Amino acid sequence: MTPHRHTTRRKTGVPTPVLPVVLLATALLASRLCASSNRIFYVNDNALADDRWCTAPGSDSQSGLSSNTPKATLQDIITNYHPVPGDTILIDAGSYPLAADAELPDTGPGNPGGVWLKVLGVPGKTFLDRQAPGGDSVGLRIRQDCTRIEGLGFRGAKTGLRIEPATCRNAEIARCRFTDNSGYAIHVPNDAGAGVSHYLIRNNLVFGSGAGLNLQADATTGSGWFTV
Ligand SMILES: [Ca+2]
Repeated sequence: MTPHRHTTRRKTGVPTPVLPVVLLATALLASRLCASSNRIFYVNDNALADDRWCTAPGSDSQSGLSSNTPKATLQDIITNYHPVPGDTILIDAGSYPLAADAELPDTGPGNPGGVWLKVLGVPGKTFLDRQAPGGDSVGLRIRQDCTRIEGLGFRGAKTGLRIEPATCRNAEIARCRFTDNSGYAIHVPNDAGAGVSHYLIRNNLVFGSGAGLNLQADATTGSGWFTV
């Protein structure tokens, strides 16, 4: 018995050169996305005492891409590199005066089960000092989804750290210190209809502030989940 053989060519309507081009474009896009989401950035003040990661004083004229060329400010990292989930910003021991509210802008939805944007300090040694406890000042505003803040200190603001639930649906705040803020240490305002949000707030120290934690996200819909 002669095996049945398929001899009819299937017409796809797609010229043969197109598929390799599509595959190449996909590969280039994937490599670009990967390359932009595993970066480590370094920030340092002008002193090396208690430093954990940096081997040189910080300067915004440096790249911030290695331990011996740290930036002096978080803002210069944000402005120059637009950090996304998968990136890590290391802010070494020191006090960092802020002339304006620091903000991690929204760069698109994060990945709850995968990569997060991490901003790490040396617990008890790294402080962001807003130097303006009046008005509506904020030490750090988080709009980026899937952001983890660990080991940072916040002082001299009205609100130490504020999460914007409209775009930041997932956040973790751990081992941070909040002191000398005139209002809340952490504030997550209500944003009904923003969707399900998950926030893990653990092992933080709050003292010498006007108030503690104000956690509301999606309070009217019951879709905000906090673990404190
Ligand atoms: Ca330092």
